Amino acid sequence: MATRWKRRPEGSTWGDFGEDDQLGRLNLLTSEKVKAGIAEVKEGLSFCLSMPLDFPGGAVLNPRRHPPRVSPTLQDGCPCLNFPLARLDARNTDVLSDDQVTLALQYSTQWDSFAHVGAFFDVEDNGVRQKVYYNGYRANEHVVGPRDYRPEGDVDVDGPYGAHALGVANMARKAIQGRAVMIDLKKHFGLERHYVGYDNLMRVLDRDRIEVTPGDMLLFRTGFTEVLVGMNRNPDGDVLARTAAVLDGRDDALLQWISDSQVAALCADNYAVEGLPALERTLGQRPALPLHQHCLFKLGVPLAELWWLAELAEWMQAHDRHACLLTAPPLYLPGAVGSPVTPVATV
Ligand code: UVW
Repeated sequence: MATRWKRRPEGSTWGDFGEDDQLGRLNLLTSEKVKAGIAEVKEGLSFCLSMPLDFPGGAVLNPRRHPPRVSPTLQDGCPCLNFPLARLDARNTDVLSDDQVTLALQYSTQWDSFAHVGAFFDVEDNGVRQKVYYNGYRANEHVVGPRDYRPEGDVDVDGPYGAHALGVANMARKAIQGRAVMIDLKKHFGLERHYVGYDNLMRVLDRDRIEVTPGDMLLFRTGFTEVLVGMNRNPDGDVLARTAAVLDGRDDALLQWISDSQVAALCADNYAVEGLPALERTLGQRPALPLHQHCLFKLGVPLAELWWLAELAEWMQAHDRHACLLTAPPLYLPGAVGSPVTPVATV
């Protein structure tokens, strides 16, 4: 039995990859799986699957996340863009530019690590629900923020702050490479908002003769970022809320398929992968982000959002292809929960 928990969530993979595992289903990106991805490379053509990181523009999709601010570093108080090094030593002939960025790590094309969404859960099996993440990693111990939110009153917490476990650094070390499969929801559902559940998804896989194998990463093309990019950094939130397909995170059959299919990661060109707000089906307590909770908290399946899939999807359609080699490591940034990414698909 794992030392970090006495009880694991029903249907979770906690402990299956080891009691200290922080990679979840990314463990299925084995050397065999990398070779399966490489076997999909027939043309030697590469596609960049990132938007420019200053898209979407504004803070309409998520009011916590603002556009990146790039600025020069300072050299003795002077902005270091086109800085003549002769200022430091008259013999120097160099001109130096050097910069920095303030960036909401999940602002644009991004990965969510398992530290992004946890849950209140009775891991000790003692009737007390505590804040935990995938594989029983604890809030305030492994994922540490400045404040512990408690019903009886918030308490300040000492740093260092950040994801000391489960963050994107683990994913970067893993390097994230393998076989990926394109599922083109835009082709079947158009650009209207549509909650895609198990039945819809199975019909798409069947019609497009798509084979999903354990350890595959899925690329869901919905057309969302195509509409978003067309708004040229001035996004219309009302239009976007009605745009493109989203997964129905409260469809139990869909969640069960994600469990059973053993996919390694879900990557989408929309915001959140799942529809938010999620469709209401029950009364009482439930996760607001059900697909996030199922994937990040229970299974250890990372989610990726706001990818740019248009050109790859069009190329695949034109060439009757569905699979590619995907290479998509996040930043190797210790402590970070999320990360921008420049994914590369090779066909
Ligand atoms: C949320 O907080 C909803 O985050 P994201 O959808 O980007 O994972």
